Amino acid sequence: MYISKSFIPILKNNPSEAKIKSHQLMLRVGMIKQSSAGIYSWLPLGFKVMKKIEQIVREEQNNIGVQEILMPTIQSSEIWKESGRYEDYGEEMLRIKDRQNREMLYGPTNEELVTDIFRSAIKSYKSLPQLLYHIQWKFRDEIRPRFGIMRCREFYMKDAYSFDVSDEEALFSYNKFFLSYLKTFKRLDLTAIPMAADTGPIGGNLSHEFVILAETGESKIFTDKRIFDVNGDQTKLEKKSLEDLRKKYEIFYSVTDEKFNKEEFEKKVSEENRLKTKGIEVGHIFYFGDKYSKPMNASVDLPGGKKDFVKMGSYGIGVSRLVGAIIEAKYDEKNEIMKWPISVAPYDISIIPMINKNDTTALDKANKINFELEKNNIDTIIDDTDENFSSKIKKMNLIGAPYQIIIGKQTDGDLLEFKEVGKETQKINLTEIIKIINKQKAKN
Ligand code: 5CA
Repeated sequence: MYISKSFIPILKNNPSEAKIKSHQLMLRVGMIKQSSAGIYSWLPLGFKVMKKIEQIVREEQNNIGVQEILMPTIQSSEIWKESGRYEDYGEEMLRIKDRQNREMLYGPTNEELVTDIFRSAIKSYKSLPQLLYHIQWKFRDEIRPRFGIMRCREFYMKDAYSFDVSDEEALFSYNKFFLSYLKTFKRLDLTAIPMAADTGPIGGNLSHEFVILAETGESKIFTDKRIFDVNGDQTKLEKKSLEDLRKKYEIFYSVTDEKFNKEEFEKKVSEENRLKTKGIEVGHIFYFGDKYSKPMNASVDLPGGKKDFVKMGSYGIGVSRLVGAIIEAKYDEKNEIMKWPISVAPYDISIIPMINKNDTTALDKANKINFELEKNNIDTIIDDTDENFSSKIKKMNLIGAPYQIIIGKQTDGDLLEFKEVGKETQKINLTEIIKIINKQKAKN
């Protein structure tokens, strides 16, 4: 992609309305554009990153056997009246009337709709467990949307739902998602820690938030530092191993502020291991038994002929929020250098030729290199403008491809000036460069 033809509207300076670095960078480099309070358009650069995150989230859902569906954004109020949440949800729910004067709403979450889908088709324990997910826009009329796409009104979420015959089986499903979340966030190069959390309007009595540490995060967290050393993503998809995995985390005190108890914290965590900080909630999982299946009458036949309400859980990941969360974790604000993890980078490498007017040598060379890289499935962005070198570097540093090739006067023969952002420049040939990048990509 040539920068001159791309739709990447870069601003010279940080926009003053942005208070945190992810919001600053996203506006600065034209990843998003606000359309009204808490509602954004996603421009090519931002959209590309979000789609890559979505794909990783999808693959990790598929890997634990969750089936993808797609539910609509607009729902009927009827099912929400059945569950009792139509009144409870309050002003965060955007309520709409259609031309027949029917009460509709823009879905803030989908427990009711998926329960309705489930009960219309599944009648027997023999068809359980059922694990379903979708990736869809949600709307919550947040009282104070802020920090760009971090807390907005319209956002993109992966939400999954599990249906099981008993509490024991339901916990097995819960634990599968627990593992899958560890894997998902690792592929995004994030350290997300699971913390015991409150269930809020979703309900239930078992819940974990997955939080990444960031000073700008909105969740206050209290944790035992040793939780960062737990490594569990290689766990087998078996009941016992998954139970052990959760225990490995749960032995360390780790909670959000709603669950915080000073006395307990000080008793369970020695002073040197205590960490009070802030974080960004990137995922949240819930177990709530028959909270929805009972009022909505979603039951299955049991082996002995009896019937029981199906046991449910729900599992969310903030796909659009993750774009901001990755920036919070990876953007060096002082030096204005972004380095996307290769798994979600909008481009793998930027090619920066030093172009003198009327001399196309460097650009010709860039085109040849580009051709070879793209042949090897490496996604490139070339700065084909005749701006000066330092402004080209500044721009590419903001766009954030993790690798760069600079084609300058010194470039002769096969050796190219290549660097991984944040590391020393090396002089190596194109074959080596392709190897390095593809090796890195294969890891994900
Ligand atoms: N139904 C459940 C699980 S599927 C649910 O809705 N959970 S949630 O309320 O915790 O939302 C899931 C995830 O969506 C959160 O962890 C967060 O990452 C993201 N999210 C929630 N509200 C917003 C918002 N206003 N802006 C951006 N992302 C949000």
